[in-house]
Amino acid sequence: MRDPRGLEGAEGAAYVVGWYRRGRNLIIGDIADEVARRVERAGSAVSGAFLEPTIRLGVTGLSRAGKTVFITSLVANLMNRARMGQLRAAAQGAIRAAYLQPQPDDTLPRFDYETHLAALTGPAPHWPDSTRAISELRLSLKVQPTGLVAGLRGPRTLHLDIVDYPGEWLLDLGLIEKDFAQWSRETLERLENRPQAEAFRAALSGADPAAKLDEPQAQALSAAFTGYLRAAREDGYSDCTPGRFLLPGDLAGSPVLTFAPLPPGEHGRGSLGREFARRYEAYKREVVKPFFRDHFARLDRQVVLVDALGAIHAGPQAVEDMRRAMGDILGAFRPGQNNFLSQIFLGRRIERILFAATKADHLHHSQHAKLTAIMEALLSDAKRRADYAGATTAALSIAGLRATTEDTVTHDGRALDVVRGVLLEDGRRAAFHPGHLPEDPAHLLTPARQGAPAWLDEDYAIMRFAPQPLSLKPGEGPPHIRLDRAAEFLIGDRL
Ligand SMILES: Nc1nc2c(ncn2[C@@H]2O[C@H](COP(=O)(O)OP(=O)(O)O)[C@@H](O)[C@H]2O)c(=O)[nH]1
Ligand SMILES: [Mg+2]
Repeated sequence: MRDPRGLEGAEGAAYVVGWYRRGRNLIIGDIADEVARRVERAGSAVSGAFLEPTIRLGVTGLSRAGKTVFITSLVANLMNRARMGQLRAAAQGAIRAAYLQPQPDDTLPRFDYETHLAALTGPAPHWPDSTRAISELRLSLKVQPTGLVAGLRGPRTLHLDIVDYPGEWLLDLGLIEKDFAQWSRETLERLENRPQAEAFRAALSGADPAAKLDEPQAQALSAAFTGYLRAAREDGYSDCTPGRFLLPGDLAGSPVLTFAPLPPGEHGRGSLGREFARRYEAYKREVVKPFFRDHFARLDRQVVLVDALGAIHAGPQAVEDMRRAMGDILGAFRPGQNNFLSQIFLGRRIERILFAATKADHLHHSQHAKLTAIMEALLSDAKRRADYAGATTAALSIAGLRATTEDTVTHDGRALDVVRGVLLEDGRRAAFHPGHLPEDPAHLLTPARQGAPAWLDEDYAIMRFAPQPLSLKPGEGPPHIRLDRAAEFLIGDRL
């Protein structure tokens, strides 16, 4: 891996970050306060809300893909729309007001917008704590039609119900049509050559699926398997089912989460093999299906956030794995070929799906189109494989919160486009060039598909940047990359 810090130098220290301007500008903390006050005032104003048009927008992606940052910044930028030029209704002034209201679902945790916004935009900005379950937030938009009909119609209200849920849960859909034997076979095949699975393989080799169930042994196997899933996830793999093993919530330690894949074989009553198969079925019935029925089937629009740069950094196998995961995810939006989904969707369907590569602020904009091209290639491949028809789809590269600024430096005698930011680990300023993405996505996707162990002619680095202190002008939300385009695609047609 290239050491990106090699680019750091005197010019790095002297650099003045463009939007880091203190002074008369409004601090966004004030906006957060105003938001909180408005929520209080709104009180129980939900009565009759069901008569008003509503869009349920699902936001998903594997953990650390950037969901919390995306939602927080999207909402802040819908309330303060100066940076939303590509959202037509915002540019034309059709959105008169945007305010938070009590959400329609009383039993879902509320997305903790104020806390996350304070983390990102307060005086000592930091990334929000990671969330590990589903949550919801209602943003209501008062819209006054513009153009020919402007004078004829009064303003109307559109409720945007944003539902944040882990992508790990979405991938579990693939389990519904698989029995324990098939899931075990596929999972064991995949982990055969992965170093992350060493401890689990060792635990498995000492286990006899035909032997009588021994609960401590079951727990040890399950713990070793969970350890593998966690390590694989860390290293950029996406195919980590069962998803609740990674994000157990209040199910931690329960039998539905205490199993692991086993080698094939018929096993008698009371055996480890029989019991694990039973628990796997219980997991599908008690955990997976209720989520899809109660939450997933009610969505109208969906954005899937993907840390594509992270996968590219991790290498060809992680990219291949991301490609397959995107196909599996898209499959979940195509109820026609899945009995269970057809039953729960009852003929309605998700209308628009956006696949967005996050953290595009790690790249100089001269490389954004290449990242988008990679996402588009992955998406069209996923559509082809899923024989996909139905929802309108799109691919974008975005950043929920821009933590870097752009610059061009001379390196080894040639001009190099870099981004600059403050490193999360030690607070140093650094200029960063993650590597040259190829003009043609196939240069990444083909070696990935062929199982190449490493990239041939380029290394891709990654680092984590800290969010920067902001001072925003009145009307401005936090700096982002293409959130306005994302919003235009996801809800623009209804504004
Ligand atoms: N530079 C940058 N980093 C981001 C951005 N969004 C997320 N991140 C990083 O990714 C981490 C996970 O983001 P988060 O929104 O909590 O992910 P979630 O688990 O999907 O909700 C954050 O702590 C940041 O380090 C972004 O727009 N720019
Ligand atoms: Mg989150």
